[in-house]
Amino acid sequence: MDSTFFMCKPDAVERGLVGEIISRIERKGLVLVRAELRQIDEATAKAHYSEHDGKSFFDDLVSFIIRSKVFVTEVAGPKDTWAVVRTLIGETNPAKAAPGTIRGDFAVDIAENLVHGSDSAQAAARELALFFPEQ
Ligand code: IDP
Ligand code: MG
Repeated sequence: MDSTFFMCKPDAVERGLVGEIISRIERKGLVLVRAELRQIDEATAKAHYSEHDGKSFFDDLVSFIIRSKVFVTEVAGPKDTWAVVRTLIGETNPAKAAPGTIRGDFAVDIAENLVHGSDSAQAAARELALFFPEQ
């Protein structure tokens, strides 16, 4: 099995959309390996989003991701799971995300876009190690 990191952001938890979102992951044929509702600390948030450090939205992004609990998961599938999940998620900007995708169906704001999924196999390994260091 091939794993990726997938997270429901604070807006998804606050809006009660975790069940709907995880249902889509499961119906696709992917499986949850680990999952936890968790408050992230600022250091972890900054490490997770370090590629965006210096961008105009970085501080707001960190504040957003730590404002309330997130649902962090390891999701597994047969192959290229990160790419399968990214297809389910849709484009970063929900205004451009296709209907049928998570962002296309449930979000309108480019910052509060409900979910995170690793964008490569390397990112998946890095993010799983960051959020689930015990393995
Ligand atoms: P991704 O989540 O689709 O991989 P990234 O470009 O990696 O998108 O951006 C990380 C997160 O930063 C986005 O999911 C969104 O929450 C936020 N973000 C990205 N671009 C913008 C922007 O232009 N304005 C405000 N927030 C943004
Ligand atoms: Mg990204």
